[in-house]
Amino acid sequence: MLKLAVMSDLHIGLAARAKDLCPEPPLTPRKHRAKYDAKTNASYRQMFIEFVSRERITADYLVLPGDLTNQARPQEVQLASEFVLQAADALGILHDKIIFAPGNHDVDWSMYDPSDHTGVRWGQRYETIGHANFHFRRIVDQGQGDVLSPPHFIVWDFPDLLAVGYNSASHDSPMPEDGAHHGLADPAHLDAIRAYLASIGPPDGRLRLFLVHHHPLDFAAPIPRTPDFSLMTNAEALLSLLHEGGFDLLIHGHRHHPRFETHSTATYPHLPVLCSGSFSVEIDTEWAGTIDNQFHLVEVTGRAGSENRITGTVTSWSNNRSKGWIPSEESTSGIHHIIPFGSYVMPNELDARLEPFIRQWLTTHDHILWQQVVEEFPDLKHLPLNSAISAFKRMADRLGRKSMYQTLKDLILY
Ligand SMILES: [Mn+2]
Repeated sequence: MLKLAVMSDLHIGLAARAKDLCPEPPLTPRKHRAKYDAKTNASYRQMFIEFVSRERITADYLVLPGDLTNQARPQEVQLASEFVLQAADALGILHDKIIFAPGNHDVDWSMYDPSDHTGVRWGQRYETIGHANFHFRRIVDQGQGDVLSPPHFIVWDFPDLLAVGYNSASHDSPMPEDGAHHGLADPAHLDAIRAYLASIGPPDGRLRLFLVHHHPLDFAAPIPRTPDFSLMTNAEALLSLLHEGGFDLLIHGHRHHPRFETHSTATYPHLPVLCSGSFSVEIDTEWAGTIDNQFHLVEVTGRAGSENRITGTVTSWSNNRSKGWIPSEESTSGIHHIIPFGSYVMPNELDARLEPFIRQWLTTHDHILWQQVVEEFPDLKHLPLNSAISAFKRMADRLGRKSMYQTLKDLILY
């Protein structure tokens, strides 16, 4: 059993939703002051620490998929570094088990000079987040390679986890004419990662995690008619590489709307992908819809099936403005509270197994819960929740019944 706590897109600085995630801005310019003063919540950090202790949430690793800060100002990086360590302590995570991949906001453009073609200023853009005063430097020093310089990937080799972090924002620029802050899976970087993977040989049973900031998949909603310019370019090449390299799990950030789906290609069917949403950005409803900030716990419980895929659950909590940290609900936070993963059964096969059992069950009961199905077919414990919901819906249609769900625990056919 391995537990990963995931906090993404903290945006510590003026874009964070709370005063205590925002170093006080200089007295000028005035608009910054106003933005700071408008924040009413002064105890977001404390609220999280109390929530984690109250729910007794612990984890082995703290995973940070980027945009830790808003502008990589030294004060922001310092606050991010302090808070990340504070969160790790609350979760019982050792400081050397914190990993991160930088986002497009973790770049310090304050010294940027577009007229400097020597590469000096460009090379300084990661000096702040990588400064020796802050914990992120130690995270980088612990790995092999460097996310902050070419070819922008790093490997953390733990006894129970092989994690690769990649910087999908390494090409990013502050100049408006360079376009939106999309991600890039640079072919030269992918070649370097591929060569590294070839050198270490096939997976050895440890969890293989890939950590990156930008999203590689063009998720649907919440603004269906607006093109998503911030997607990762050349993402299919990255996904193929993950498939080839036997990665078990991909965790990313950038898109503030959370999501957890298993990705498939023709050659390789199952890669669970967690789009982490944002832990503490002031959500922009124009891009994200009405969703809340998120915290996730990925629990990997083992491996199953002929392909030895990982099994487990993703549990998500949302920060509701009036109620604080509460279990996520898909309708309001974009992600279910608990989503299992690891059993992948195609619909016809699933229906053929379920129908005789459910027909028989309903001769003596007026309803059946999904949990009762799982007691009969233990391998379905890790069937993704949306697969279970659609299986019950198909079965209800076929049997002239109804089905409904609120959470995994309440999924019912009656
Ligand atoms: Mn971002």
